Amino acid sequence: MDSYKDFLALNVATLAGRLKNLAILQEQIGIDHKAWQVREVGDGNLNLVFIVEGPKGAAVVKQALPYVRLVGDSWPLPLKRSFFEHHALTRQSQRDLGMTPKIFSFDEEQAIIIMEYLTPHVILRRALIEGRKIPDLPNKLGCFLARTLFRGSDLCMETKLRKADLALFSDNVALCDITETLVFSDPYYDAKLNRHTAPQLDGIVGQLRTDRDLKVAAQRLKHIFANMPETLIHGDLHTGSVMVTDHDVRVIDPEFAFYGPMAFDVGMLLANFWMSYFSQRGHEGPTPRDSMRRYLLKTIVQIWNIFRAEFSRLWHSERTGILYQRQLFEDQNDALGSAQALDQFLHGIWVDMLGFAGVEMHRRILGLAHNADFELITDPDMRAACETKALKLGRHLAVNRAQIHSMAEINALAERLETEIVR
Ligand code: SR1
Ligand code: MG
Repeated sequence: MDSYKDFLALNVATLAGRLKNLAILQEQIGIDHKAWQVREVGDGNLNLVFIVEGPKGAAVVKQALPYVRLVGDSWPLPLKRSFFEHHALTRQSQRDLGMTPKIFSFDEEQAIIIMEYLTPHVILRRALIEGRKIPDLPNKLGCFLARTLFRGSDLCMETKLRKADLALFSDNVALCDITETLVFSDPYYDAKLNRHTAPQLDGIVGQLRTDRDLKVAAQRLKHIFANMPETLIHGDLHTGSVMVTDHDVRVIDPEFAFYGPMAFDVGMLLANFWMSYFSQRGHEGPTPRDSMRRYLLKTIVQIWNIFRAEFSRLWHSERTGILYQRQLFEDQNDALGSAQALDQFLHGIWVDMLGFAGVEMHRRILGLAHNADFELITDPDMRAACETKALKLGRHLAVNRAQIHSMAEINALAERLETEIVR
């Protein structure tokens, strides 16, 4: 374990005194630090997040802790994740302009990133739980996926730079280990930190843990996750990592970033929309949320379609890397060859993305890190009914992903599960 002898966690009482001399904060918030108002707002699993407000404006101060906040100091975690988050934000901000918060400063030793305070933004997951429909969301998210994944890969980057970057991010081992453990393995055996809605889900949990095809599929997906350094991925792109207003969409929190498979970001994101879909029944009250449910399924289709379209546009306009060189295709008047290669590339992402979506749904219901979509459903029978639907869809996606041909097919199954399983 690294030793952090000079590291000191911030708190509401000490923050202004400790950061008062930072020119960037004086500029953003005001020179008189005694007038700064500090709130701790972090509700994530890992870090401290403060909002600092003053006469001139506001900023967000995010600090990593040397352990997993959700679990406590029995689970140490390197502060260096803050370094990876900072570097990932820098790259994402260049690859898709305006889609990440502006970074004001980074202090590696104290693991502090100071960034733009996004207001009146809310976490997308919360907005969806409230039944809010966000304009332009599929376009923003579909393009973000395509641009960051394409532009960080050997399809586009100079390979020397990409390899140097791969080396830089290869040290994000502890955060990869969290995903490798919590997403791909823990849900499928009686792991220590697991929990689920009991006793309602006991039966299906037993079935999933003895489902040989599912366990093999999950391990194959783990193999791909750990051994396919295709591009710089966000690594934790769920609806809690997106902030929205009716006019803006931003992606935050890329501390899990590393060189991994493109399909992981796509699958994790879409899984969280499918979970939102299945959780709506638990939040709807007397007015059914049929229109919200239709919106969520349509959003999934649109994100995928926009991702494909933007990725294809980049394939034709920015394919400057060592892969699928133009000399072999377009420059020989072989546009069909380029189209064939693109189809094959996108098909690979499609198949793996479905698998990643499946295991993400499972881990949010069976593992350590649950999501508010289901957790905020107070009636355990209702929660379990919603969770059962997601578990079943997740199993289908993980196991049968190579035989699934369209979003329409998946969404038809989602609708069947949604209406057939009553509590
Ligand atoms: C111990 S960390 C649990 C989860 O929180 C993060 O947001 C990641 O999703 C991780 O798997
Ligand atoms: Mg996070």
